Amino acid sequence: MNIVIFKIKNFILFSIIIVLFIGCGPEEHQPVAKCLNFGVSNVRRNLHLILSVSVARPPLEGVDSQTVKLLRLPSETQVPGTIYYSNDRIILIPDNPLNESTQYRFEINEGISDVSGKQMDPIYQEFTTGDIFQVYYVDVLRNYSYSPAEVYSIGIYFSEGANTSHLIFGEGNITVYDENNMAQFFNVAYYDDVALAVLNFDYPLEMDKLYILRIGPYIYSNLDGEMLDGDRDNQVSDMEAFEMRFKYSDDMGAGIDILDSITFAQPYNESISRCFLWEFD
Ligand SMILES: [Ca+2]
Repeated sequence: MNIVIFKIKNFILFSIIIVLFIGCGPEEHQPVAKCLNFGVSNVRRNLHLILSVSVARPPLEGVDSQTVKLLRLPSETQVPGTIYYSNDRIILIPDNPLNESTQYRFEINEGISDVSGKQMDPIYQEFTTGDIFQVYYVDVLRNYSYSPAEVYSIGIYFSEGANTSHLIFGEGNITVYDENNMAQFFNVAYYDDVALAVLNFDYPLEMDKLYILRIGPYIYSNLDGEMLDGDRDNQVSDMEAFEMRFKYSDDMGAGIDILDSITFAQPYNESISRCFLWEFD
């Protein structure tokens, strides 16, 4: 008897959990905007603007120059470009590189729906382009397949596309040393969708150990050939590298721990939902 009551209680509890987490039945949601591949400040000028969307019943309909717009502010002049929808992304490729130090607004307006007619909510994101090639920020990329989640990779986000031939281990290019001045060699993978260079190490970086990362200045924009402004003081004539000293810990939720930084300037403003590496696998 007790066992039966126990089973019934368990069944009720289990059912409540299922309803709480899944809902009462299958329910398709409207198309939902997930993330953008650009921030809000110092945005690169040769950008393909990408919005990742979650679509229950693809494909999307109504993706065109009426619903997807890039406007130059404050005049709200529409920027000409190619607009298309591919897999789970709405993409706008401007015909020409954007102007530097200029404010824009990327708009998704009413009129986009999935095949069942569910409408996507309008969204917009304003941003300002950069006028100089800089490191956007740096973060560790953990291997979550194992615990503790060790770091085999470091991600370096640039403010615009980099010429990949300069993304190599070398003084003036990119170096990583530990506190004993031992070089940590790596291979580089580059993801132009998000102007991201990933340094992949053969062995994990050790937790709670000090590392020194130097980037540039002999890395050049693939847009205009401009040299990297490593110390982010808006001058390239000083030929300063980006340099930071960091550790990382066992805390899965924590990113890179900047201990000391000679040239690490204030972080850029980010859009609320920016796409990261895993959105572009
Ligand atoms: Ca500088």
